Amino acid sequence: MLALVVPIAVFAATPAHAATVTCTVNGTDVTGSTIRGTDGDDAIDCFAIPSGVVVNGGRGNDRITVNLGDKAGADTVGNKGEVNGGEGDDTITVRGGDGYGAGADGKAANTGEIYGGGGHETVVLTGGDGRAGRAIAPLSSCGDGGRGGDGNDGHISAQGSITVTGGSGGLGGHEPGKANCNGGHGGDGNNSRIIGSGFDSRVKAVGGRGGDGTSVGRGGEGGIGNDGHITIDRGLASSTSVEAYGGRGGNAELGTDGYRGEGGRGGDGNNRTIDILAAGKGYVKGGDGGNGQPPGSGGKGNDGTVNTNPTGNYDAPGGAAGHS
Ligand SMILES: [Ca+2]
Ligand SMILES: [Ca+2]
Repeated sequence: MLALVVPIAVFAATPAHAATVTCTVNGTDVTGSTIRGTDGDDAIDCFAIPSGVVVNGGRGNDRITVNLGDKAGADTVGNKGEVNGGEGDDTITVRGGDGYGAGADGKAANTGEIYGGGGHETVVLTGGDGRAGRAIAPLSSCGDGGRGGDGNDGHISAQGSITVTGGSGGLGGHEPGKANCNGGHGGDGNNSRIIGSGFDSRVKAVGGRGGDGTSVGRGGEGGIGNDGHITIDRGLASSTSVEAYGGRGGNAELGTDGYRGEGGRGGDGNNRTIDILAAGKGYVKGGDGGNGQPPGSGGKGNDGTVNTNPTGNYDAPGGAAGHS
């Protein structure tokens, strides 16, 4: 089979203007379209990985971190390229940027590809938070909070523990007496494709919390735990292989006469497809609704498909409604 693979690699064109990135590898700046670790245990840190860039940890138990931190203008997806842990038990942590500017949406942690590359990995992805809505001049409406970024909007394939969490929705803008000050919706945990391979893989997908409303605005809806496709290719009978949790809905503002707006709805645990092959249990839970008038309803545990062997080997409790 190798003979077939090599010519494909030879003919794969290098883009005329290959994207590059600067990361630190064990404390030293490295710039290129491919960032390589050593054969040993490496610490590789990148602010963000653009499309077309590849980060390879290589052998060893590597720690690869993609996090914009509090860099000004950190308004971008964490990984748009490819991260490959390589051989060894790697820890891959990716965070999307928070919304930049009033009411801006948080960004996804991953829209590219992440591979464990062999070994027992720990993969943790967190979407960025939405920013609070704008408070502007009297007589104008205040702005809504931004939506939280999704944990995963790309492709993840690894053996081990994979956790994806949506960012929180932003607060409704603070402009007393105005009507349009809704909290932002929470980001989804998984919106695309996750494959947990091997006998002991576990995937946890968590929707972000909805932002609180201000004045008579609504609380934002909680994010969906899984709105994509999660596969465990070889689950263990004794293990809960996939957990998916909807985010909590945001609260409305509590005035002297009670809540002034509607509470946000809790996100559904699973809205799409979860496949747990061979054996293993699933657990999908709706998020609780936010407090308000009326209160937000709880999310459904399962509004999609959970395939297990034997069938029905999962629990799917709904979330509780908020208080009024
Ligand atoms: Ca390495
Ligand atoms: Ca690995």
